[in-house]
Amino acid sequence: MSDETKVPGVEDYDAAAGGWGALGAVARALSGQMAIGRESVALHKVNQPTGFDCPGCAWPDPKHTSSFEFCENGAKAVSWEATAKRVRPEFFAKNPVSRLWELTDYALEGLGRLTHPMAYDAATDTYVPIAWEDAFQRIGTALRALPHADMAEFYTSGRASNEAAFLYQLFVREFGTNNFPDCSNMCHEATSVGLPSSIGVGKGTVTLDDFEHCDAIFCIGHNPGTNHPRMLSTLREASLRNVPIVVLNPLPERGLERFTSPQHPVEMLTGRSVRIASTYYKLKIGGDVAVLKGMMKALLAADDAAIAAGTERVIDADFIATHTLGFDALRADVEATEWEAIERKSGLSRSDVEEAASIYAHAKRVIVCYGMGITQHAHGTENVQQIANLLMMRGNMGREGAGICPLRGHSNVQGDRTVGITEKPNDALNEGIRRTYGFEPPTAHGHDAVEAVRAIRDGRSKALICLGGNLAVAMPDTEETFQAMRGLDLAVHIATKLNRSHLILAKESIILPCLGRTELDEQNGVPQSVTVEDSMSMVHASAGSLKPASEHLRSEPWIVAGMAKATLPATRVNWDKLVANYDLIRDDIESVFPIFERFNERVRTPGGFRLHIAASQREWATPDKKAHFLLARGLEEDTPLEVGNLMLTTIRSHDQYNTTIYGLNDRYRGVTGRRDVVFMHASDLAARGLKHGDRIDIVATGPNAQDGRERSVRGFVAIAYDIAEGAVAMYYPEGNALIALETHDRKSGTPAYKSVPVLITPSTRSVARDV
Ligand SMILES: Nc1nc2c(c(=O)[nH]1)N[C@H]1C(S)=C(S)[C@@H](COP(=O)(O)OP(=O)(O)OC[C@H]3O[C@@H](n4cnc5c(=O)[nH]c(N)nc54)[C@H](O)[C@@H]3O)O[C@H]1N2
Ligand SMILES: Nc1nc2c(c(=O)[nH]1)N[C@H]1C(S)=C(S)[C@@H](COP(=O)(O)OP(=O)(O)OC[C@H]3O[C@@H](n4cnc5c(=O)[nH]c(N)nc54)[C@H](O)[C@@H]3O)O[C@H]1N2
Ligand SMILES: [Mo]
Repeated sequence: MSDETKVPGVEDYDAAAGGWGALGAVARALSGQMAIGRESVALHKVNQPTGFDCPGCAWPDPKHTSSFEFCENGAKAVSWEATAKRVRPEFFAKNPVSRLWELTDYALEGLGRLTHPMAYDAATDTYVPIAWEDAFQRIGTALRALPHADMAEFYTSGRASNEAAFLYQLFVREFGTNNFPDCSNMCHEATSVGLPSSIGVGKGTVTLDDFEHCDAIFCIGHNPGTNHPRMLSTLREASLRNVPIVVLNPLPERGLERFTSPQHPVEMLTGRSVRIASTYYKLKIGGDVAVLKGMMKALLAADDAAIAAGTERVIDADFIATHTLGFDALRADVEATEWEAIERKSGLSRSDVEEAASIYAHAKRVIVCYGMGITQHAHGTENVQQIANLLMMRGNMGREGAGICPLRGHSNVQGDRTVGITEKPNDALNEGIRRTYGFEPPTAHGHDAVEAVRAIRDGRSKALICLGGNLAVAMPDTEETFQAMRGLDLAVHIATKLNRSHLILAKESIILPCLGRTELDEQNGVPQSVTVEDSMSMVHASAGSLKPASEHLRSEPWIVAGMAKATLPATRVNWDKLVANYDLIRDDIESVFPIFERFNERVRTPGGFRLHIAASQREWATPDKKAHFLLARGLEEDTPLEVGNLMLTTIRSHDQYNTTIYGLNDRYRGVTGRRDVVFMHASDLAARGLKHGDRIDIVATGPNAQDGRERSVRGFVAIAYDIAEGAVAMYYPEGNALIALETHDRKSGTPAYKSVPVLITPSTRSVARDV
């Protein structure tokens, strides 16, 4: 970072990830939010066999939790939900929606927990309390008034439990549509679409145990220090075993560099840290497919040399012959790819790529982990498939210590999919519903997130129900998406906290406040537990214990059942019976999805159980029972840049959970008290006549300007940063205004949030819009 100019709130951060900085942040998170006494109860229950699942990330828990398993950002997630602050009817009465709209997203959620069901009253421009039963009647009446069931959209955010999500999909399918936009469509859809045709399952193949047996780890396009902090303990253990950890990331993420474990007193006292990455390649944004093909090219060349020399083969020819199809086509594609193009696209030298390939080839068992840096591109699906190709080339799939590890987002986003939140139901799902409930589910495919917003924009959909989340802010094309949603007849939000999506008014707008993970959920006086599935397909129970934030809150399963009963007069489902005892919901989940065999019994074993992942056993659930090497077109993950443009990526700060902003700091990147920064390479600043700290305007070009509409954000502050040349980064959701709804992966529908071609120029504005 340049020393010439001091920019307020921007400094170098020298310390390792974790350490005292993390403990201090935990203390501040707690003191800022919680009622005295609540926190000690809450944090001791996180990720314990009898406690609740952390509402933070989807990284699994170790089998034997000796001390309590939470991290700085888990503590923030818990305290954010267990806050003592409330947003009550009196507050709504005093603050018309037009005034609330002026608040920042940070301030809106900071108001605290919602306490009452509320309905919008146009005469006073305020949300006013409504009785639960009246809310359900209004929703039922509005849904039944639609000419077709396909004119409603049913969104799910990934915090919903298996039980809530299962009842929700049941309600929606009995209502008659598969319109299930969900947060997964913005997140790991490229995994869900890419991996089934490759290895027969759209999930990761590794377990936490595999990390104890691997000989190398590759971390591509994810930032665990912030987004999966408990993963740092796993990486730390691997590093202490001298396992090489290779990182591909355009930004120098501190959590991937070094870590001081707050669980280890000696490290804390001595300030010692453990190195995480053994090699850190700062590649260009969208350069992953080039590196992956380059590594495969180097492996094939080394294998040819081994054959010639009569030494041990570099590729696993037995695995390839026995288990896979498509290898010859992949070889031809990779060999035809020129080194010059690989270097240009990735920004890495041939020797860097060959070095990465050599580390890979010298390890017997390799795990590749990846996140949004891989999936959120116009060719995200193909990126994911190239990772699978690389692993399969040396048989690193379906054996101990090896495999693919997509880092999921929300704590139950994977489980929601497993229990039926999908716009493309397969025959087994439909048959399970017929078998269990005796009604005919809709079989035509429904809308994903992009298609749902298009349908709302075009007036083809008139109702939107959201089980959690902040859809309008999470989606691309901020203004257009907001405008589209103002045309709805009905908007219903089941939520814990107020957010901007709730303020985008439909003819009828209703907010239904629900219990969070941390809270005691009693039905007829009997405490209930729910279940969740983590990134590694482990399913376990979660039971909240805190007194609910308000006596008017209801559980998500209860709310879904209430909407269903009011909407479906002739329902075939006994909603009251299911909601009175969640064991019965689990019995029905097992009936519809036999993969959950003996669900209630197995979920009661401490730590839960793992769902069967065929690929983990080298069984390939593809039509021909083989794993497939699949091709990516060329090296372009995204539209090529025009001359003078830069590639912008949108990332999470250390103080946010998606659209929830916990605070304005991004400690590991040295940013304090602001979010209006744009990270740029010094040479890219200089080339535009800019200095560290200058105000800039960012205008989207290429695919995000194709429709002739200007998408821009203005008045942001350029920061000289150690980012790859040609790459710029800013925070999400601020960057969403730059991205067109149409710029997404054609195969999976995942918006290309990570690769936005832009033009950057000096700004005349002195401030950016606040969030
Ligand atoms: N505390 C906290 N935890 C979270 C979340 C949160 O917001 N806060 N969100 C949750 C959710 S829903 C999700 S999906 C996950 C997200 O977890 P991540 O996938 O870690 O999320 P991002 O912040 O989007 O970071 C992606 C990383 O990709 C890098 N990157 C950007 N473009 C490219 C590229 O072209 N190639 C490569 N190789 N790298 C690139 C960025 O520099 C960044 O380090 O975390 C989950 N956990
Ligand atoms: N530019 C850009 N955009 C992105 C991304 C990116 O990297 N860059 N990432 C994308 C990704 S990976 C994702 S997953 C989406 C996230 O999109 P969403 O899942 O829609 O958004 P969140 O911000 O996680 O939702 C926050 C809201 O959830 C509600 N909530 C919290 N806990 C609960 C609960 O227990 N129950 C209920 N019912 N509600 C609850 C609160 O009201 C809170 O305001 O955003 C996507 N958008
Ligand atoms: Mo996500």
